Amino acid sequence: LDEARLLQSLTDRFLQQRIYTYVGDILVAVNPFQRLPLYEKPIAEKYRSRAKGSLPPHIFAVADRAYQAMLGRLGMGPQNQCIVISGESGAGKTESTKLLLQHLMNLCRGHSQLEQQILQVNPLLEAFGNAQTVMNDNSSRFGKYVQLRFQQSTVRGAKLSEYLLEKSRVVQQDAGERNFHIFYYMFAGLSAEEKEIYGLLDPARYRYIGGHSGTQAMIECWKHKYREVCNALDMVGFQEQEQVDMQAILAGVLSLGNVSFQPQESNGAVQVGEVSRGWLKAAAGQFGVQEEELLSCLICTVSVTRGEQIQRLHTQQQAEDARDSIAKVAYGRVFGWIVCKINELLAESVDPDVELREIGILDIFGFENFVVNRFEQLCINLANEQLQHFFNHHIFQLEQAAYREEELPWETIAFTNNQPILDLLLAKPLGLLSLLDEQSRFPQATDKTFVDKLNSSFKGNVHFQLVRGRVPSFSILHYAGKVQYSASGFLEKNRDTLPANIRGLFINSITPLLSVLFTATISRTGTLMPHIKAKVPLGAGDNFNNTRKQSVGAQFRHSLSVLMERVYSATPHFVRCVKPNSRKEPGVADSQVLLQQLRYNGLLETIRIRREGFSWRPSFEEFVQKYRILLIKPDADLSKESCLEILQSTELAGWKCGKSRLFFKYWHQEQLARSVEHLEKAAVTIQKTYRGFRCRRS
Ligand code: AOV
Ligand code: MG
Repeated sequence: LDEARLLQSLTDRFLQQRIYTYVGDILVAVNPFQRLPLYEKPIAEKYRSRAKGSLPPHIFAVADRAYQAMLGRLGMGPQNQCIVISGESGAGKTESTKLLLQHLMNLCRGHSQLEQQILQVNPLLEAFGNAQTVMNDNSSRFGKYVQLRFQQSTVRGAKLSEYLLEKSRVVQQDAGERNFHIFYYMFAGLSAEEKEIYGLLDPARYRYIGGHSGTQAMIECWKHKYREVCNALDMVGFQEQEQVDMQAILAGVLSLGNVSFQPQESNGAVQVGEVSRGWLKAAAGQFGVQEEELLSCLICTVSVTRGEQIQRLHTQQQAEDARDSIAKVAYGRVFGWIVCKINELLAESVDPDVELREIGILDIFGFENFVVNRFEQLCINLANEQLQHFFNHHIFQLEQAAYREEELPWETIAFTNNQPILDLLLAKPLGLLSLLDEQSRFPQATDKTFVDKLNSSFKGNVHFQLVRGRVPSFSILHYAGKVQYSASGFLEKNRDTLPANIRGLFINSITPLLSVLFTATISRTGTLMPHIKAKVPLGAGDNFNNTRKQSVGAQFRHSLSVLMERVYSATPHFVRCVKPNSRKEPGVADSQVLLQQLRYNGLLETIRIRREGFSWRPSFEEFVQKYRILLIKPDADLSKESCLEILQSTELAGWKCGKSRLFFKYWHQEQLARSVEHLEKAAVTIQKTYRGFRCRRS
């Protein structure tokens, strides 16, 4: 099989609406960009405890296989599983995740409230965490890892981890993009009276949502989505007051965004004009804080040094930054809190000594390459590099190392290792993130000095390219292609400092939810931990500037490493999502677009290793223990000889024997399972016949 044939085969299948294809045990899913009749109940019923080869390739088969493997029915004992879904932005990861969850809940078949809840939280997450981008109309602007926890075959709980919500979208979107869905849903779904309560005017007037209103058809759809969100909020257990507060905070964010500042007055302070005063008043009203106190957070920084208050007036730029960072932190905290509440709702309540097994599903933001790429894209693409590395490690490195160790005759299959790119980004102390942290600690450093530092550190590195131009920029040659990053805002976004006193201001808000959100702390892994509400006096040095807080890059690096530990310790199942064209069109296969993805995904090499390699490698002991039933002498020892005896009794071909273990193709496992099943059935028949015989005699 060569590249041209792989492409042809995927294209032909896609045009016949066969969007799923197996490459060994990896599922390739081509985005159909239309609803296909592939997911109805009768079809789902077929993909239940079935050998993978016996039905057409399907995302449901991946769910079924992970479920059976988790239960220990595929020959390896019960084990934690994870399903890793990758692909560029808009390739279909989030839709695949939803289908996997749907089928896993279907496989449990308990129709329990928990199963329903696990499916129902999704609209809420998407409303607050997804947005339209140029690459995807429903793009995930955060990464998520869902861990489903099972006690035998029953789901007992679920845990959601979220990674790096793109908060900057709240205050700025590029051309052709939108803010988070929830803002548009709110305008479409709220009644005129409700809008009045939240002080919301015509959506076209708000700068943060770029004046977008939407066509009538869109508004109808948003209205429906808004109802879905409200239902989900009720279901998750948000009190009515909390829901009101949440909307008030969102409305406050929008009003705040319309506050603008004029250059300094004679005393050095920026001015807030008449119109902006009105927006400021509206924002303060919704936030439940004093207008003057909110204003002072915007136009100056107050710090307390040795008991003495020192006031520093902001420039126009600083005031605008303060405004935007207040909006971002308020939104970010609402999102974090929703995730927190979802986790409370879905947490398992079982005895600590009950052993739970897990199936994790990873759905992150896909690889991105826009006209302008910023700090957020760097983090997103770093996460994708990590996933690609995990894939390579699992498919190529581990496997080939096992063959060498066991002295199996094997011709090494080369693959593109992206470790050098990960080193460029993550090495300590000279990787990009470390250099960014170092620069972020210098108050005098600028985006320009940061890029200068990169240029001098990475001179000659084949994955780094210097870019000359007005805006300090640099390029990275990622596994999926070259991306040019604009460095402007890198330092500030990495520091993510909040205006002094903002925490104190919000803690004392009379909007109860806002106060709770700012009393809570965020753990190292990014989860919100609400504490008991405590009143903190304003200006008591309670600002984030004074807290030694980790940079955004360092937090992201840490949460990625926790995530990687989790996936490395489970048995992975891979789903590679592919886009058929860049125009989001159904029925169109653009060979250039497809080919590029097949290349950087390493799919051709994957086919080779999957065809020539052995995905299941049990030790002699494991194998005999599992298939003892197939032995003529049931008390035989756990040796190589017993293994060979078992294998001789079957018609299996193409397996290999190493020094301490056996090597099988993935389908051998299914064939062996069938042999065991036949034997067990035969044993039951014999028992029944024997019992019948005894009854008749007596
Ligand atoms: P992504 O998760 O991979 O992008 P999505 O799962 O959001 O991509 O898919 C993008 C769009 O493609 C969806 O909104 C659907 O319209 C369509 N789509 C994908 N899969 C299917 C399917 N199986 N059936 C029908 N339509 C589908 V990003 O989140 O941007 O990386 O950050
Ligand atoms: Mg997505």
